[in-house]
Amino acid sequence: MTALIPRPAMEIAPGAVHLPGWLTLERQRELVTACRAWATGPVPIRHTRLPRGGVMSVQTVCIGWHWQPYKYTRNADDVNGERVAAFPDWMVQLGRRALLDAYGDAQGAADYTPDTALINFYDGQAKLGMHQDKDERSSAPVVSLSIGDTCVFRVGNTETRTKPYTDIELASGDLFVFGGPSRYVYHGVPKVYEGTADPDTGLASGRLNITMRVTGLTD
Ligand SMILES: O=C(O)CCC(=O)C(=O)O
Repeated sequence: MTALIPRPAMEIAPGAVHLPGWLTLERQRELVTACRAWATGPVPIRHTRLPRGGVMSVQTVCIGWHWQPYKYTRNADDVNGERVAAFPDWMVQLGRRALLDAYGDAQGAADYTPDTALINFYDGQAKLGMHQDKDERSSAPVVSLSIGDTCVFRVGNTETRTKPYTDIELASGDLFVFGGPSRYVYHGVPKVYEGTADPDTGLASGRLNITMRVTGLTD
């Protein structure tokens, strides 16, 4: 048996915090089961089409609000017109716990009420280019959970898609929170290490990433 070397919690930049191994295996399994159900509908998981004709290599399904470039709507008019699945309360609670553990700010965590999640599935070839999460009207932190294959996660700066940036590895069970001065950092996933997932998560291959956000929108 290989000994696991503990990876310490790290503040990558002010407000950008990496907590390795934050999700228990059981919680990862529950999330995989929930994501599998959301991937089937009411709005099925899809490769998002970009306005200039490109298609993202990552597959995405949303809950709470549907994201399409570059807005949030309740109904997925670019997929099948259906309303996306509701954002469950247990996910709000998970987001609050993530924020508390990342920042240690009890009030900030209690006030955090994410209302959308983008659930991305990466096969071994999928990548995500450097971008900012800026379609939300709220500047509340983004909570990111990873399950399955390990990836390289690139954390850049708020000004440009290019250097300076820091590459870290996000492995199964890792939590990454970016808020405060890092809320609008460019970030992306240049590489997924195929075949590194622990099948005990329920995900035999690939990588799942869930980002919870606060849209700041009302119906
Ligand atoms: O997959 C990841 O770790 C990041 C996902 C992301 O940046 C996004 O959904 O905007």
